[in-house]
Amino acid sequence: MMRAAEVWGERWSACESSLSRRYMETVVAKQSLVILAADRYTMAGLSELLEDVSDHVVALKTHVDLVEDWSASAWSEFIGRAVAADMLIFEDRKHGDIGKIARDQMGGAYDSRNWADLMTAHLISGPSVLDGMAEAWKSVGREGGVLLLAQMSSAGNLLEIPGYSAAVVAVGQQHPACFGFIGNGSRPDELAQLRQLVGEGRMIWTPGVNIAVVDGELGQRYGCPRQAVISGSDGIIVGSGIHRAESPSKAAKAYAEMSWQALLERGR
Ligand code: 5BU
Repeated sequence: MMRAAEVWGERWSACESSLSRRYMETVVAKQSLVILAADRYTMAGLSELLEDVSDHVVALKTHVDLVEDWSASAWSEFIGRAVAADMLIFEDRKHGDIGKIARDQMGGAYDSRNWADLMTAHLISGPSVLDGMAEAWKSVGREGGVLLLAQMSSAGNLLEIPGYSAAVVAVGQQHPACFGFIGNGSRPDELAQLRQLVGEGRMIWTPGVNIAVVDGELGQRYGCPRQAVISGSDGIIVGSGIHRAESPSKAAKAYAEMSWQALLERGR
């Protein structure tokens, strides 16, 4: 088997956090950069999807508050199965409140600090959101990382206002709780610019990718996953391209192969 340090090159040396290393090793083991956006609305739907695709998925991205029949016990069982299948658990919460509230929102009914390895946040309220989230994980003795939204995939998003992405990157690069950044997978040029700003030291994961579709529902934009990886994405976040496919397992395999080949082609 290829070694993660060879496949990832400079990114491997520069991304030293244990979560980044775990992610990069799983990518090599599964030959896939697919992060599954598991946007199903029932526990049964989620479980079935997980079962179908787990061989090709390196991280499970959830929206815990989408699930209609959510219960703590069913969720814990579901997460347990994803962990057993060697996936990082990534709750796409998009925190944005002041630090102490973001911290306490990781407790509450969903208690995400106890099961999420990674979570998204906007930096719109300033760096306290990162401090608060770090405290939440620390309070339960767990390691966790934040993916800051530096770009988004939806049309007309205000993160495109000049200077915003660069300001987010400047803060994230200095903060130990920042695992990486969300970039826009639908626009390779913008993504390449983001990679320039970020350098080698942080992950960039990208939603807004689909092999077949160009424009999604309600302003969602899509680009080619291969192009996203070539332009600097380290993980492709795929939702409907997999969970709405006729065969989710075949679709997951296709996204995995495309993303893995693109990583090898990128050569670092
Ligand atoms: P899709 O079905 O592949 O379009 O799903 C995309 C997922 O990524 C969905 O869960 C969104 O919440 C998530 N997402 C996104 O689409 N665009 C963004 O900029 C961010 C997250 Br941040």
